[in-house]
Amino acid sequence: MAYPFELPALGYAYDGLEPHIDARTMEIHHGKHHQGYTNNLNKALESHSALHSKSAEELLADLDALPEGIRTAVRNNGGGYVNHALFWDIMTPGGAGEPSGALADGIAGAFGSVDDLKTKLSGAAGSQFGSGWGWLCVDGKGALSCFSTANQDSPIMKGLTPILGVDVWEHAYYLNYQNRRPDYLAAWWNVVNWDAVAARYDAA
Ligand code: MN3
Repeated sequence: MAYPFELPALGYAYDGLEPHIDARTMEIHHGKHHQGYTNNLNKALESHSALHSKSAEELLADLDALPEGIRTAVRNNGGGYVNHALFWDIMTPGGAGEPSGALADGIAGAFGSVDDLKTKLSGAAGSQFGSGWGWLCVDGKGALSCFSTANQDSPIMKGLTPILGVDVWEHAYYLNYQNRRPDYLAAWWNVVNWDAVAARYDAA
């Protein structure tokens, strides 16, 4: 997908992730926040027709190649665009699957166990100061890593492929959890679609 970017449809209803993520949060998060990143990404690119054939991932992978005047806008809004597209896709009502096959082997090798991965990722996302994301990523050799990023920075900017991500901006949880980010993170694991994560791992 390239310019003009469109807000991806959710694969489930706004209330589909309840009680872990409430419908009102999903409605605002998808319909207002993600729509806003989409609109602002398009606005930044509007007068740069040479970039209209590029995917958002291609733009993020080489920010230095962009005109300086739109670099920050693409970093923030292009990051917001792709980060949220992944986020919706790796969640599903009630969660799905468990890591198996190559993904399970990768997690065991990198972290010890799925529980160890959950502890590490929740720790990274939970301690991210201010707004950001927690990630599970894979490199070109299939090696997994886990870390957080600030704002809407995407692991794609570092040459990594994100396969699991959790949004820890307050807009992702504040209505239901207020300042209790750890409670949100603990609940969030219940809606992770491991089948989708495994598909991203296998495709990377
Ligand atoms: Mn968000």
